[in-house]
Amino acid sequence: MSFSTLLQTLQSIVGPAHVLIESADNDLVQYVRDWRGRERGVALAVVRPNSTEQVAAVVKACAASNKAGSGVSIVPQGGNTGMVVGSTPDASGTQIVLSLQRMNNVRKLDGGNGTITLDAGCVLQNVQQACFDAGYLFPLSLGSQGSCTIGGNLGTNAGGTQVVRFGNTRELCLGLEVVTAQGEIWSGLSGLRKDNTGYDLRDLFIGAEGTLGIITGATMKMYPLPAAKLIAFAVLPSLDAAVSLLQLAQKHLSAGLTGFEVMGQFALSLVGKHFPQQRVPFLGTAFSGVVAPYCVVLENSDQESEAHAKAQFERLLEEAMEAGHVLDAVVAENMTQAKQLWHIRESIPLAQAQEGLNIKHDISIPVSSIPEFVRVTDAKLAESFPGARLVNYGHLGDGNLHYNVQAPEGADQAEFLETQEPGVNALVFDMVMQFQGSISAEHGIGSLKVEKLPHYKSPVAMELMRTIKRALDPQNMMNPGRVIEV
Ligand code: FAD
Ligand code: 2HG
Ligand code: ZN
Repeated sequence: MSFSTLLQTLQSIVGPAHVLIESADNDLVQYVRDWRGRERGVALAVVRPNSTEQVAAVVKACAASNKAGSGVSIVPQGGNTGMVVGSTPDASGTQIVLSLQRMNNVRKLDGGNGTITLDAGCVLQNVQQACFDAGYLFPLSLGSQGSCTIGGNLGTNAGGTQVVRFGNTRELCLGLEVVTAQGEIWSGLSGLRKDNTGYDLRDLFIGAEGTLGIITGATMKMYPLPAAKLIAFAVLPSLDAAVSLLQLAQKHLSAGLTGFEVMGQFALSLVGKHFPQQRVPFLGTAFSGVVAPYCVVLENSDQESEAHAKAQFERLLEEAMEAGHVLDAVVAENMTQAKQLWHIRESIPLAQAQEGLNIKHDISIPVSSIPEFVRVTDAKLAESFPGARLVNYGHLGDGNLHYNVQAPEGADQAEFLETQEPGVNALVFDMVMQFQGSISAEHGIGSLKVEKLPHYKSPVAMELMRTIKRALDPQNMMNPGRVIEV
């Protein structure tokens, strides 16, 4: 089957208006360039189905075309906010971008079961709002929530700022609906919390980055809304102090600790530089003549009352200051201030993007090892890449650091990336391995780390993954070249 025959078939399935083809008048940049601007691909077409049945028919048509030798493949796409070049087409012009954005309905909200069932193209922020309007909390929370979709969150097993209490997207998901690589529909939209009837198919598709099938719907957990939420922004003398503060916060707040994010001074200074309207507390403030290197955002969600939350927070901060873990802190007085403090943290990736192209690492290591890891790795980087600037921040409560590297001040950023990225990555990933960590805790593998993965995962694990990929997608048609080469 030729590409033009396939495109006609796709038009008959989703309607001609929803098969987009790049032309002088139709710039498809939002679908074909990744969020970080690292790569721009070429799509055979962007196809926008509006139902699970349409997705299945599109996949069947592509599978038939592929079998007939066309070489077409499919890149599932949600909000295209991924960090590892996984949701955009390659340069071949043979890939269909299958955008789930038109599938954006809430299918069912079951308060008694504490679940919401959704189309995969629902934007995360709309899901949070739908739950809130019904009196529930949907805890998944990412800086990209205004654009990213539930399907993309599941495809990447996204983390974000509430994982310390509620877990990754995987932990929030009870059931999935998936279109397989053969175009069959697996209806696994169970709202069950317990089900031991064999292999866990749901967990196979979560975090598979669209390489095994297309998630078209999901049943997700909701939680009770807290009675009160308090946010503190604390300045700390060291990363060791941040780990001690985390332990203390876990002891004082227990399940009330819903956020614990660490931010290095340089990361915060980029927010101050690129978004001067945001007032970053303690930026450049010296304590005993030294600018403190780290700040932390802490969130306390309380099921009792605001007064209870305040009393708990005060006790925690007092004890932390007495122990020297905290030098000073501000506590948000109202929701507006609370949002402003969170906004500072969430603006770091945007500020870094304004600063220029950069090397990102979303690594994880045991929480207790993080200070030592940073000390040793900082020193090694300074020795091998003099002047490289470290943008260091992240989800300390989960042992997940964004250990990002920006070119030296005044250097050509694109050239730095091109010439130094492999060396920087090798140094950082080797250190991660020495500390028994993972080279990706959040953003996944995509195409950026696909060649690295075999160096850092055991051959047995790689072969098991290949076996799964071959069994579920024998034509290698679902997001080929991402996560794993077969
Ligand atoms: P896309 O970017 O469209 O796709 C991501 C991957 O999932 C691709 O491999 C794609 O093929 C696959 N995919 C998409 N939809 C489906 C589907 N329906 N079925 C199967 N596979 C699918 N990530 C975090 O984990 N934590 C953060 O805190 C965080 N913060 C961010 C902040 C900013 C400012 C930005 C820009 C990104 C951030 N991210 C974060 C990364 C990104 O937002 C997440 O990975 C998000 O889950 C991607 O969702 P998306 O809808 O944009 O997916
Ligand atoms: C975050 O935690 C995201 O803000 C993005 O995961 C991290 O841009 C990054 O490196
Ligand atoms: Zn993150």
